[in-house]
Amino acid sequence: MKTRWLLCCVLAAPVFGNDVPGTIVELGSFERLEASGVSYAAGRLAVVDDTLNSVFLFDAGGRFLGNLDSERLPTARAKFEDLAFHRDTETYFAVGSHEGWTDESLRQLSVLLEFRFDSLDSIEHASVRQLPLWEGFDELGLWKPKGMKIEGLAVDDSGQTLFVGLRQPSDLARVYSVSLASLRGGEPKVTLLLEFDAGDAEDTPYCISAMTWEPVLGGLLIATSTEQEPSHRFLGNRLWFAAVDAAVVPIRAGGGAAGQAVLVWDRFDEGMKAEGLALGAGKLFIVYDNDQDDTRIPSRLRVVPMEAVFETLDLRLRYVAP
Ligand SMILES: [Ca+2]
Repeated sequence: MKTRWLLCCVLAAPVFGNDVPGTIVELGSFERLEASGVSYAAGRLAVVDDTLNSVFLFDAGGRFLGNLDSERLPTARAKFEDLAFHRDTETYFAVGSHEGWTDESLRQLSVLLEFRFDSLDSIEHASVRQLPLWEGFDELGLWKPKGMKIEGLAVDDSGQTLFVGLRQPSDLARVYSVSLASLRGGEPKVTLLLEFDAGDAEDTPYCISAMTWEPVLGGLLIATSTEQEPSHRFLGNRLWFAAVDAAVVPIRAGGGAAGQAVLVWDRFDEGMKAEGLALGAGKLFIVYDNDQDDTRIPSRLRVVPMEAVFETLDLRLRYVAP
């Protein structure tokens, strides 16, 4: 009989302050780039942007490689807020903010696209599809003017489930799941997977701003960021891990079970706004939007060896027979 192993971990105290590991570089030198989501594939980073509404390619060190032909995307004004990538099918998912002040702006920004690249590293026109994610949130009563704002998107290894993180409502951090089959079939069923109090910095709430699937632990890395309005002052970010795979068993009480979020890094990179997370080649990539158009702070990239993330989690893999 095939033995099924369970993965166990011990979760230690989070890292505080700005002493998180890794290096930071400026992300290209575009005047208005505000990097709002990132994915890693084959040594390169694809970055979406919520000001120019385009897709950019960088190498894993943050050097600019090219600007994809976003005219192939059916909307140029989606206000893209995150990007997810499914490796086996080489499929990207780009999500608009699904926010709006009026019915018209709500419709304009309620976009979920899937697409692939062609052999020339452009978007393969025939692969572009729109998926009706908004219908699932409409059923929940959230899809309405001033009702919601999407900031995080992730896809699991199986390519069956999309995870959607909301920045607003901002009373709690909330992650929803939806099967890709239901989205592609035109009848999406969006369900609440996780909600937690992400806390605040100087009374400014931490809100979800990015997500990515973590395949070793079978869960989500989630970034929450802070922003004071209207000054665009960023008070720091928090990184969380939330187990989704039920086989991840927490040893220590207080976090780690499916349906709970564990704080990994507390209040890191003050003065910047984390907006995108990606994993690849043993590294965690964090992109910072920084609202360059208003603040003049350029978008930046932090590259972190993944073992440093696991060290912070104080991860001790233990194999337990069922
Ligand atoms: Ca984002």
